Amino acid sequence: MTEPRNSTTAPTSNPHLIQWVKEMAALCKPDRIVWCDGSEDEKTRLYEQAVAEGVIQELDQKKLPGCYYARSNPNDVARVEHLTFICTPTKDEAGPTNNWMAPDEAYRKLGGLFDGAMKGRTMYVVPYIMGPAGSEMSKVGIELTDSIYVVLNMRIMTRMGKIALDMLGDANTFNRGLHSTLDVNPERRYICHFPQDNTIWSIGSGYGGNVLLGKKCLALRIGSVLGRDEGWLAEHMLILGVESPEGQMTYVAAAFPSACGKTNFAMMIPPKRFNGWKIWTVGDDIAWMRVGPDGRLWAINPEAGYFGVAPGTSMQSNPNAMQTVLKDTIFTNVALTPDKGDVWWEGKDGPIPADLIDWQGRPWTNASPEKAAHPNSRFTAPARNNPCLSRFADDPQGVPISAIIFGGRRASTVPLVLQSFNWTHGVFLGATLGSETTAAATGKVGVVRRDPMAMLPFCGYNMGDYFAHWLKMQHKIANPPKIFMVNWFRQHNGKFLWPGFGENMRVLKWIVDRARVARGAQETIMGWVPRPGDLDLSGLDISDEQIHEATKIDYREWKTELESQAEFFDKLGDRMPRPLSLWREMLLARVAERL
Ligand code: TSX
Ligand code: MN
Repeated sequence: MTEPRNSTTAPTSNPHLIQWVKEMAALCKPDRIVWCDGSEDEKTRLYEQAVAEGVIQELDQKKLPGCYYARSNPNDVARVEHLTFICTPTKDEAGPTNNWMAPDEAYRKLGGLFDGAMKGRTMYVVPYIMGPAGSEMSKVGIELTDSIYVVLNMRIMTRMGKIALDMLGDANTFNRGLHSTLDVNPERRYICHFPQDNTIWSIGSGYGGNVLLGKKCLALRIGSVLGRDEGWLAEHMLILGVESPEGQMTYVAAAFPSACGKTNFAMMIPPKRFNGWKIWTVGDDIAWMRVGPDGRLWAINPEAGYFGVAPGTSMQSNPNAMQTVLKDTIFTNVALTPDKGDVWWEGKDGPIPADLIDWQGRPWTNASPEKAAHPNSRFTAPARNNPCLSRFADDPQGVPISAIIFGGRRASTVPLVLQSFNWTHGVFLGATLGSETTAAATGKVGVVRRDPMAMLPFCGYNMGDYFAHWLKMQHKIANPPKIFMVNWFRQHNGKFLWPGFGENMRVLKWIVDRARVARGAQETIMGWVPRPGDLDLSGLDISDEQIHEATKIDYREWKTELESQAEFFDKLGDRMPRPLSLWREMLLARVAERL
């Protein structure tokens, strides 16, 4: 293997960056250092090398040009929340919902593991931007990694290479990310965040969420702290634009916990009834939002690609995603066809293949009781492949948000859609967001787990302070977005009441109209809900009874719900903002008067 020509010489004069890379190299002791420039040349070289090293396999380049296949270690297939730490000076700053380690202890412990971790390996220096180049909202990060798989994924997920060094210039404001796969041993696996130092150290894993440091680690955990300190919001939200037949565009941001179909919603295709309406994707996972000069909330997607769950993705659930992954995509832990040219996962269109190679490389037949693709198997695909990518996805200004949506998977209680009375009530809806577990996550099915704003695993500081930050933001936003709650998953007699998927356009239309103050609604104790006739249901085969069941407020269910919300609020102790506790008590008192 010839040594890459940009080896060892730093293509920057940034003294802070050069010094830090030197220090980290002295610690990790790699055989060589490669600075990534993000060029096409480099891309070709890296893919060739990754194939030669057996890290990835080429798929059928006629059928799937630029597509590759990767497998992770079977012990390393998901984020590891119990090994994820917020390393603030005090435990109280991290709060009761995060694991905490003292910064000096974390540096000592991980420093010991990083010592010599890259002997015999290459240290890649990966400069990247989270957000559009040149945007005031964007942040530069540098990830040092010994994984070529990480480099290839970062190339898709971020604006990577020279563009980031150019944006950074000589500033010292970059996020310092250090990653080594070490020996991929769960006993030596840690994901540590040091908000005070704008630093992330990740060791012992090669799985996406743990090692693509720009995503969950920088854009959410460190980002949420930067947002608190700088007066903006780093959120686990998709961003989409709704375009009317007249060309009027309305942008919404939406937070859903996992397994609720966030990527599907971000790429939704409206049904026939909505001829002329169009959904444009700005982002499918993360939103950075700040107040613009016009007093509105403006959002950018800090990412440049999608790291999506493959199983369940099909022409039925998400045609745009299927189109997106036809080229320049890395598939991880899905199943391979016997000719090793194509990929498969549970829920993909067409008949189930008779023979496959499963995600662990073992022969698989359709008689096998095990899944061929890992339930958390992924595609890494560039946003530019998305047929419905918004033309403003790269706009340094971002897009103005008219509505914020919180949604969970709830078999009962939560109506199809609900509008909050005001900002505080909207924050309350986000703070009490819950979702029922599906088998994949825990084993226990149908248990409500609180996941406030879908940020429980991603908030880099005390969740009580995070709620307070949300409440405080109101005073900075002259024209705040309206806040909604949705539930695509309500059931009656074991059956989903709402058809979901593209038909969610009907709910989105009501939301957009309400955000622009046009559509009818009725006030309930819990918020504004559509009356019969307020939702456009034309051409939809759904009974009045079914719609009533999908939108009704059941006081007995809500009594149970409001009581159960106290469990999470109590956990935050005196950091819990009083306005939210009082909202809960007020709603409970109002429900009680109806029982
Ligand atoms: O993604 C989903 N969305 C959002 C789409 C824009 N899913 C899949 C969730 C797992 C990731 C949904 N599942 C949605 C939904 O709106 N709704 C449901 C529940 C559901 C499942 C199957 C049917 C209906 C509803 N099938 C029929 O009615 C035939
Ligand atoms: Mn996510």
